[in-house]
Amino acid sequence: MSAKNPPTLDTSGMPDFDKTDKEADFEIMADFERFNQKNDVFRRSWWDANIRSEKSRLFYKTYREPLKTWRKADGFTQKDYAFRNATWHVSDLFTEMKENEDRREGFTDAFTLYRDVAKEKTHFESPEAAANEIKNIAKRFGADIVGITQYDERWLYTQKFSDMSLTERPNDIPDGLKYVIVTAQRMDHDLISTVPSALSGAATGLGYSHDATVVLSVAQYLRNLGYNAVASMNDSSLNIPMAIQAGLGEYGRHGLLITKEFGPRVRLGKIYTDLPMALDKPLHFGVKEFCGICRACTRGCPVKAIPDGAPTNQTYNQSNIKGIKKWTVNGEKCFGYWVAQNSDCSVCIRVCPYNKDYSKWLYCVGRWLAGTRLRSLMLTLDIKLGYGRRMQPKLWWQGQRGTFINLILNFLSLRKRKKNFSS
Ligand code: B12
Ligand code: SF4
Ligand code: SF4
Repeated sequence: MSAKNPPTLDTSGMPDFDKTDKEADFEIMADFERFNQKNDVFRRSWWDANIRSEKSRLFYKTYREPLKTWRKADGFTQKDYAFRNATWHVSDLFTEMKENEDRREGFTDAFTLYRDVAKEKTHFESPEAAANEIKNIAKRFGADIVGITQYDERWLYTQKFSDMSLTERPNDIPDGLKYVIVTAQRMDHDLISTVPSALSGAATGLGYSHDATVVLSVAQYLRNLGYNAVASMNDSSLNIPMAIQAGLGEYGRHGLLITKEFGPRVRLGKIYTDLPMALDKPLHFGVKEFCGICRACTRGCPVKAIPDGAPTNQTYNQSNIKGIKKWTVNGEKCFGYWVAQNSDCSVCIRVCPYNKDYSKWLYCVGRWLAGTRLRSLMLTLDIKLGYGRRMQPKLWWQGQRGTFINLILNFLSLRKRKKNFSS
């Protein structure tokens, strides 16, 4: 992991990028540049007058403090915010624990809340045995999907950035942690189906609170076995390319990872370690081809932040990484919408045809179809059956009864649409 922030890439001891990029379907151009955390939209909302506003201040404030007057709109009442903020509480406790040291662990800084690494090491029979054990343990701690990839410096932020002191600092992941365990935790389907709403932000909060428990526990387990390990959520590096390399899923038009198990409805975390483990390979199940014919996220995004065309190396502003041919989202527009509605958004997750519960066999058939030449049929079915529609937040509060009413409402609107189709 060499010098902390070299402007050029140190590839010594790194995997053969050409080979792994081909497997992952990454198109890295000659003008590639690593990303500085200071330029992500959240960080810019603290130092850049183009993003920072009275409304953005209020947006952050209402994650901690009540609004003076609550909105009456369904999904934005005091109860909705009370629940959303409580789901963030566990994650917030970890994040705020070292604020007096100018650290916001899990978001701008990797976690440092551990007991020491054991002096004696447990040895594994083989890297495969080690990988199996760690995946099993991560799942016991609550991870839904786990993959392992080799440390790849390209995705590490060149610098991290403090929202508090507004200073750039070196990325301080210790040297020699050559393996990255990437975890995905599912987010709640029904909560996400209420977006746009403050209530839907509870899926995000729950995701981070679960994430924090999983990554911290896995890291401590590795340390108890005598290996160095550092847990991380959004800090230090880019989760999506690492998750793709670790075989957790494919990249979608909406700029998110699409997993086979939960589609894009996941939160990602990672643990850097020096325990040698067998690596996973990228997974392909037809997402790129399906996104080629689908535009549900492009159309669904309230501020048209998601591209319509083929992948390109176009960037919208300083908040996009340079030199990668991919689908890229306009983060300024996206965050602008969050600030305007005073909560985060997941409409692109809600409307994505891969946002299904794949423990049900029928949806697995649909996912299989989406990966074949019958993908247009699958897409038409998905649209006609009305998937991705919004659930009224007040129905969510009614529990099973509300879910049932929502089903009936969907059925009635389906009949109405059928009539319109046939007339
Ligand atoms: C900052 C940020 C945002 C910001 C701003 C992004 C920006 N451009 O600054 C905004 C407000 C837009 C945002 C929105 C959302 N985010 Co966000 N975000 C992040 C965060 C913290 C940092 C990413 C970053 O630095 N981006 C800046 C540059 C690199 O952006 P970019 O060039 O546009 O690249 C994006 C993608 O193309 C991809 N990417 C980057 N490099 C490469 C390289 C290759 C080869 C490929 C294929 C992809 C890829 O990752 C970037 C994600 O922003 C990550 C956590 C993390 N550390 O990765 C979560 C993260 C990406 N967000 C996440 C989610 C879920 C969301 C939302 C749905 C909100 C929500 N309710 O949770 C929306 C979705 C918007 C969308 N369609 O992309 C998840 C994604 C999970 C998944 N299934 O993939 C992450 C990983 C958080 C987590 N811990 O799970 N986010
Ligand atoms: S989170 Fe909302 S605003 Fe942002 S890209 Fe997705 S749909 Fe658009
Ligand atoms: S909504 Fe459609 S185009 Fe967008 S990511 Fe999902 S499958 Fe791809």
